[in-house]
Amino acid sequence: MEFKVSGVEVVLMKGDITEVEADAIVNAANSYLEHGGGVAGAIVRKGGAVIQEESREWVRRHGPVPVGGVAVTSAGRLRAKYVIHAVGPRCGVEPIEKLGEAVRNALRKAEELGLLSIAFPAISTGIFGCPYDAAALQMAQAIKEAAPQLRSVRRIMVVLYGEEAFQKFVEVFKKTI
Ligand code: AR6
Repeated sequence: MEFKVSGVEVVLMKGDITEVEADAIVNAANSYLEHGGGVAGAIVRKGGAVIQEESREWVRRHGPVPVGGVAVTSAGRLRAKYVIHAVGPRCGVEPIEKLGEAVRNALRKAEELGLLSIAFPAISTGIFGCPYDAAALQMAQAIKEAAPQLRSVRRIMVVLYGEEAFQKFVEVFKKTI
């Protein structure tokens, strides 16, 4: 499913984000960048331990990543050049709006790095417990708001794991973007 927002291509797809061809893939991380299960676990398994090591080094230098914030590491053996680790909210603990902030910060970072394409997972909808529709709304609004300012980023992918997530995201993006 493809959309065009202020000249930026936005693509929703089903699949495994570690297989996607993009300059950066976004990880659904926690503040300590300790990559356990979910997307984070898959990224480290496939990309290699270097991603976890660089993440620990990042936290040693800068301290924990705030909720809504991002940190960048290399992508090890993955096809991407970078992993942008974005910390989404834990639903019921932190406000869902922090998810929009994480998306805007990831896009800003991709611009700083001069990247053409970036792939997001459905941040916060796994272990962090946010419903797909609320998360999709945050992501769609953040992308729509950021798109007019993007110069280098021309393609934004949102990679959904499974049919239910894909259907919910399509429904919300159609209404919002
Ligand atoms: N590709 C795309 N999406 C995936 C993949 C994959 N390979 N694997 C899972 N998903 P989660 P969170 C979907 O739990 O909720 C970690 O332990 C999954 O179905 O990865 O932000 C971190 O270290 C769900 O829809 O992220 C943090 O501690 C979505 O990706 C914590 O989990 C996000 O699920 C972050 O929790």
